[in-house]
Amino acid sequence: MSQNIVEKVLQAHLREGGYVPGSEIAVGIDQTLVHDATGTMAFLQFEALGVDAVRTDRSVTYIDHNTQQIGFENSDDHLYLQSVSAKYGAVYSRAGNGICHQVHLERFGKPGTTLLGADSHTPTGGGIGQIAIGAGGLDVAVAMGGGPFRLACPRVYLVKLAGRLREWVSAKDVVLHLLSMLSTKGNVGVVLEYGGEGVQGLGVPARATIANMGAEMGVTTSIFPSDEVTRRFLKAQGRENDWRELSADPGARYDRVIEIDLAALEPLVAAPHSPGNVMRLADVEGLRVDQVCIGSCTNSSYRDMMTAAAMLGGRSIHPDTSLGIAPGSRQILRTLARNGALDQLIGAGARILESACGFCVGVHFSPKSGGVSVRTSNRNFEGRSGTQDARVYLCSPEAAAAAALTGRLTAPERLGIACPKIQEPEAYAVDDSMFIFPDAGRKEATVFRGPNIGEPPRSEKMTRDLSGRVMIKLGDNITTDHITPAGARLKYRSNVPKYSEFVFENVDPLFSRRCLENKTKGIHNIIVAGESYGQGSSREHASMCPMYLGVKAVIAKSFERIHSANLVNFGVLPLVLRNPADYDGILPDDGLSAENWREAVARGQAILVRNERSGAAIECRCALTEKQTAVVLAGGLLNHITCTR
Ligand code: MIC
Ligand code: SF4
Repeated sequence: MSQNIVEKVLQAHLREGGYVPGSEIAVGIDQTLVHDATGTMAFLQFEALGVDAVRTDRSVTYIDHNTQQIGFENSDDHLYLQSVSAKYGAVYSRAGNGICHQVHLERFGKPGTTLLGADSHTPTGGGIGQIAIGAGGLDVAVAMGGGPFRLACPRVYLVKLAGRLREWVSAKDVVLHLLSMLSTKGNVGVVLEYGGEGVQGLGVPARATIANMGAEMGVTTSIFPSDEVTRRFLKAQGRENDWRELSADPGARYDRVIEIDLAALEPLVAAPHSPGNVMRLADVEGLRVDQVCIGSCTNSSYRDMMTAAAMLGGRSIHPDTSLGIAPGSRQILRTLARNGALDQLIGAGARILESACGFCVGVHFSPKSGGVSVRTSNRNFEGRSGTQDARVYLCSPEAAAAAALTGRLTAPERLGIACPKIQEPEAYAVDDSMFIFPDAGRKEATVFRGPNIGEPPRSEKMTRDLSGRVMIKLGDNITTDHITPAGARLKYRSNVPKYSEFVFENVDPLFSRRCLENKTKGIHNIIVAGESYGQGSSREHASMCPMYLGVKAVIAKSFERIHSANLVNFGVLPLVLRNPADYDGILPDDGLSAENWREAVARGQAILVRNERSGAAIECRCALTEKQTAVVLAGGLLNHITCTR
């Protein structure tokens, strides 16, 4: 039977279940990645699982998020990750080596394999033909130990690309266009498979940009075929042997076909405060811009940096605008240093930032209050830049460089300069000296644990009845950045009691304290939300910290995939309102109770939640798989695994 690419790769990795879209399957994982923001908890949980070594083909720990090292916490975390990776057999990518997704694409990604990463942008690997999925750290810890990853067998949409991109239009515009069609919600359980003759005109970095931002649509992952373009990229990385061809069979079946004529696209932007708020650049032209940032795992490739250098070289940035440039990897930075592009960028007035996440997650380079920042990254959620009232516009490197030159949002074609045509090099400046590969004597390594490294918290087993208070009532599209802010708070990722103090700090600064008060009185805490709760990152802290604060259930109109799985992993019930209108009848501070919820969950039945104030009976679904039911009944995955051993 004809197969699409997704089916080919998943079937080849199937460990449990039948390939029936919507049903639960378990797939074997060839590679994993974690980073310093998710990796400390992932490794602490890995240690708690009691596995003696990493059992994948390749597991990599990247230091790329917390590289500021303000205070001892970050440095201690790095050393914990270095020593624990050495002990259990993971590769360690040192701070300065680059952003996990860019570096993984360059050095480790292989067509036709599976990659599970503790980061929502892991699907960047789809640019090289990998089934690369983002997940919570605990799921990645299980995969590092050789366990399979469980997911709903996906529905597959074919994104059929035709034609070639016009001058000044690039990969970012393709994915923004798709975001305007599919939006940031409602795509749970879908994989986007790219095809059509338009794919050939896109290099691997362009494909990776497009796959990267599939995360903003909430899809499980995105994947491109592996073809001659992929082979050339791998050859230039000195890894031609890792190449294999991957394409859909003629007549392969898809759940939906989306056709895009690349030639018809124009420069786009995502306006504040959602990547789904897509508009034509032409419609916002002229807006004054305070700051421009070029980089992040979406747009920091050699091609993107060279495009910026070609546009900025010999010119100067606008005096009222600052420009930060973060090349995605040390490999790219060195190439720019050798070929003179770095000098062009510096000469134009750019501030060269570390090859790390940096500005993208508000770790530095926050804009002025109320400022406008134009960025090539993938998320522009309110406050994510580190400045609560800043307005962030997402766009291509071409549009970003144009804004840096003119100080205003400007269609690059209006600059009157030649459109850069960047060729990928025949050979990249490969240098693996910033990786520490595990050696044979690794088991004797001593794991360093600084004072910021806590124990992975465990949830208590759930009581028979659920009875608690609504501690916060939220609207639609609540992101994990709302729940557990990143930026300056990132350094508490290894210390859950401390990080928990900041849960919802920009929404309700007293949330954490009030929850802890209830917890000490034995009252359960409940969160109520609208559509698409838990959008954005894979950070399991957005489940783990509320769990630590005594949150037992989140009642929402709908959930995002990774976050819902993380809630289950930490023994918090994700309850979906059967009738979304019931949302209106629940008020902050209402007492809610559900008797016999355990039986209802175990039998897959609806859970009746009683509102003690209004007397209303609210019907909720807890759509869990058999395995997830067992996990939630045990009070979380760690409890489940250690109890079933
Ligand atoms: C993000 O872009 O939000 C992050 C920071 O990379 C997160 C990971 C994290 O919160 O640790 C992600 O995308 O999963
Ligand atoms: Fe890093 Fe930003 Fe990419 Fe997240 S989205 S991995 S913070 S560069």
